Amino acid sequence: GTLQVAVVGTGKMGADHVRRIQEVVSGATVTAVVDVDAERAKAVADRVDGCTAYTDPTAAMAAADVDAVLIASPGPAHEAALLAAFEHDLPVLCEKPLTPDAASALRVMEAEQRLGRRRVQVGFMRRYDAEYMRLKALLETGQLGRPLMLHNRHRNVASPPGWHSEMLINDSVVHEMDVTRWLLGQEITAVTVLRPTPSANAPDGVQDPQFVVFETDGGAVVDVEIFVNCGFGYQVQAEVVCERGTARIGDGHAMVTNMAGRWGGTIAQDFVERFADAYDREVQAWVDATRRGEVTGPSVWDGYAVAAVCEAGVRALTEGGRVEVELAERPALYR
Ligand code: ISE
Repeated sequence: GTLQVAVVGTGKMGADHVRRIQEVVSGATVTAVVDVDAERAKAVADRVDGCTAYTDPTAAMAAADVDAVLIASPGPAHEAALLAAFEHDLPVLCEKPLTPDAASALRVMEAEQRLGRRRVQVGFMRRYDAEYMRLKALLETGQLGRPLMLHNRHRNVASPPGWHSEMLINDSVVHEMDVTRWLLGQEITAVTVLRPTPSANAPDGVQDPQFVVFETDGGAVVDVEIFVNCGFGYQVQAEVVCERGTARIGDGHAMVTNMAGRWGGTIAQDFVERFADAYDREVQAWVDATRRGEVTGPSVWDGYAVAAVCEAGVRALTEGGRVEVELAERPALYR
């Protein structure tokens, strides 16, 4: 039957996921929305037939018309929501970051292992972007040979109110951490963060941009330019340099125009627009797998491994120098 979903958190992503499940995804419907802000939850629920608003995630999970949970609340609220979903034996799509630090991610991983089977798909949506998928498929053919380096650029127009320097690592570079591990099939072993003089457009005291370097257990070196107040658009680019060639994504323009002595196109203004297809594919994949009784996509192990890299990244940012990543052993459930 149709999968009945509770969406926890009705901020920018949560509200967009409600719209997506109702209008784009097939096989699912939103029967519950949860937000600590009762007004906001009600406003979203009112737009959906048969949808109830809650302020407490566990109340929604206990409801008879809820079969699955999409967690899109802020990172610090994820651990409690995940553990509650495990208790109610509900499959979960959890937005990134899995949890804000490695210790809490490890607790979630232990709880899932006690269930004895995977329950969670983690929202690393770049794996569902058409360009990243092509890059991954090309690398897997082996035609380019062994990857030596990966260059990434990650730019946002402006950081949301309240953003601070560590969030560039925990909330933005978190994507390149997952992409690196996924594209290369390697773990990140060390992080270094260089700090250019901040842009005059960065909020006071925010270290923006940052230049982040990863080393991997396969001997690759990866760099990430993260710049969240670039002003001009939302841009995500990646170039893999291999022994026999290179491959690059993210320059794609939907349309190039020639006019009045200039050529050019437009740049997306935020991630909801740039990655709309990826989010659609991600949520559809989750719904399809869940209806088959399966769990696919990025796992709690991926969420934990990235949380461990984030922790090293934040230390590298605040203390300087090269910081090694401390990673637990990969449990059998995730092999
Ligand atoms: C946001 O949370 C995301 O996930 C976006 O992909 C990223 O570009 C942005 O910097 C984050 O704030």
